[in-house]
Amino acid sequence: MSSFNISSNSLKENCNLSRAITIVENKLDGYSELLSNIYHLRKNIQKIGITGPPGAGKSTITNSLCKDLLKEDQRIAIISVDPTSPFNGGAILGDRIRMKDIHDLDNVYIRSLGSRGSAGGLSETIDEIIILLEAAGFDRLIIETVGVGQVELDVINFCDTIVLCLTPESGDDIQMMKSGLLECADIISINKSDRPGSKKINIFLNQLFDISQKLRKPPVLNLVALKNKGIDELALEIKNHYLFLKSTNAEIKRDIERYKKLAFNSIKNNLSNEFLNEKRMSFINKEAKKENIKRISPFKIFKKLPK
Ligand SMILES: Nc1nc2c(ncn2[C@@H]2O[C@H](COP(=O)(O)OP(=O)(O)OP(=O)(O)O)[C@@H](O)[C@H]2O)c(=O)[nH]1
Ligand SMILES: [Mg+2]
Repeated sequence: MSSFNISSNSLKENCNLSRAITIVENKLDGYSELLSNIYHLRKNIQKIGITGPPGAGKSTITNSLCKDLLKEDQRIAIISVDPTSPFNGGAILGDRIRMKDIHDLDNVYIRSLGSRGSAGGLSETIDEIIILLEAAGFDRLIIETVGVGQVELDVINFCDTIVLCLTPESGDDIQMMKSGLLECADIISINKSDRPGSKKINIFLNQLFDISQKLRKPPVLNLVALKNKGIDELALEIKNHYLFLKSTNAEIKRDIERYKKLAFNSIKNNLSNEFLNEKRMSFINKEAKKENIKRISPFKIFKKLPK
């Protein structure tokens, strides 16, 4: 597939889409032309982030949620992001099991992303991959992120609707998350509510949000994803949240910010590629090999570079 003749239709074939993602992920030759060619094919779709502590049931929820959303949607894409995993490619074995109902469906595309590849940093890469998925004509995108670190926070910032997945045992995690994930969660799902303590944590979270400054109080749902319990409520809340975003123009504002970020990143990358030509790179390499005391300070080298 030449990167120069990609159409929205060719991206609808999963094998072409996978190749396009690999090109973008590894910044292979022609990657920016590819993105540039398909940029106008994209349509804004709801991006749902499913995040939360390891093992809380995110993949199980994604599996059931996707099935539920497919009652209305034609096609759904799922990205599973694990910054700590060295694996990239299709869905990793565990997810294949957890997403068993949707894994083999033609209208569901699943891709896992780890730390390998992603030449420009995971979050920049994901933003570009989202553009490919938006151009490929999916109706909705689900992004599962493992863990609760900074990279996950960066990634879910691309999402319109963030579902924080907790369990009845998440009391300690909640203390840790106070400053981060809880603030950006739009919907809370307390999964594994077949276990004791699920009502207690629901009441606690509701009280916490009663006194918080959030514009829209996040609904707190009890789920048993393994048995599909609560999934239809979750799907409904996800759709309602998107309607809310549209009604407040938040979706448009987010799109404007995203465009600016993509433009700034592209300008920065192009500038540094052009600026750091062979002559200047070899100058920097030569300095780096000198004894510390003899090196030009890295904070000054900008002004000393050859013309
Ligand atoms: N009891 C109970 N177990 C569940 C439920 N949902 C998921 N599990 C189990 O919890 C375990 C972890 O589920 P996953 O869906 O893989 O969780 P995850 O958050 O995606 O895990 P990571 O991606 O590794 O962070 C699996 O063994 C599931 O079968 C539930 O509603 N009740
Ligand atoms: Mg998972």
